Amino acid sequence: MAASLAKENSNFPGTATSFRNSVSQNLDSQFPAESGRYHLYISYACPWASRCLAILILKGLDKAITFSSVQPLWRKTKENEEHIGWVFPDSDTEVLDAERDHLNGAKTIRELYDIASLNYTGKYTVPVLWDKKLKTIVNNESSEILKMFNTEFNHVAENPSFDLYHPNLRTIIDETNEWIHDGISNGVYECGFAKTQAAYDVAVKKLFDALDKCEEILGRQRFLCGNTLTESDIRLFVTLIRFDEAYAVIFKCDKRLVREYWNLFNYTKDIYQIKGLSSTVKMDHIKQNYYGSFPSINPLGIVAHGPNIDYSLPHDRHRFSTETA
Ligand SMILES: N[C@@H](CCC(=O)N[C@@H](CS)C(=O)NCC(=O)O)C(=O)O
Repeated sequence: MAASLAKENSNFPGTATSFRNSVSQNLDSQFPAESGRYHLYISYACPWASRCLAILILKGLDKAITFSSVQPLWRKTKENEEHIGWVFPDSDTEVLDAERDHLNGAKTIRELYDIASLNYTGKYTVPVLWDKKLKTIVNNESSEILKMFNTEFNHVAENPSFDLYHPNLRTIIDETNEWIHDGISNGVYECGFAKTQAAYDVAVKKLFDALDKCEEILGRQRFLCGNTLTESDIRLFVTLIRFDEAYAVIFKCDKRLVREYWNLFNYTKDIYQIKGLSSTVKMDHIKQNYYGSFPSINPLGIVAHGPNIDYSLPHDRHRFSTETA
């Protein structure tokens, strides 16, 4: 587990994340899991942030933990610097599904990092789990935030028994997370930002080997770790839902589309249709960000039109029985 997290944090696009505190159900801890105390800053475009939001929603934590999204297009974060990154809209009506920063009045995610630390030198990434009481960042590593949401807030969760990291399944979940991260979640970025043909070829092979492996697994069971939904499925889902609409084109992951994989496509629809989850998918934010915020791979920022897939259409995954762990 520790090894897999270390690896996860060392890979593109995230640099080693620096805020690694934990919210705990122990109310004497520095960051106790109190209702109303924490805020999750996300971008609906970002898969790492979206996986945290997905678990927040599935656990029924949306009353206990507030959240808001930045706007999808990266902009300059300081007047006299070239750096571009996440910014808040100037008003709540300017960009659909994006909000001003009502907590700190920040214009950029970068400003939040500046409030939290005077000597931060890393990237200004989302997600950011913010402590409203101490006015600081608790944690900016999605793989840790999602575990906190799963286990530490049960006393204030509407679905406390919903467990995506059940003790009986942890070994297989950890193993699955590792190859899903390496081959797919991070793999699409390795394809997209490869600087040589050889590096791209290696990344594409790794990506499609991993997708083929998923297709095979999902031909015999409903979810990645059996017939129970786990954290691994949420991690895979956030990449699959972006795949045909963005990664296939902008990251050149076009060897095969998700909608050309029978099981993977039905599985994506199955997860999308879990109550509440579709609210975490804002395709306009996804497309605007991926096509519009990476001048090195799409200098003109033109957004591709298609394919506008309807993930709410029927799927065939009910052919497997569902279990709780
Ligand atoms: N390890 C981090 C990675 C998060 C990450 O890379 N987020 C991207 C958006 S998808 C980001 O905010 N990038 C800002 C930048 O690179 O400046 C996590 O999983 O939480």
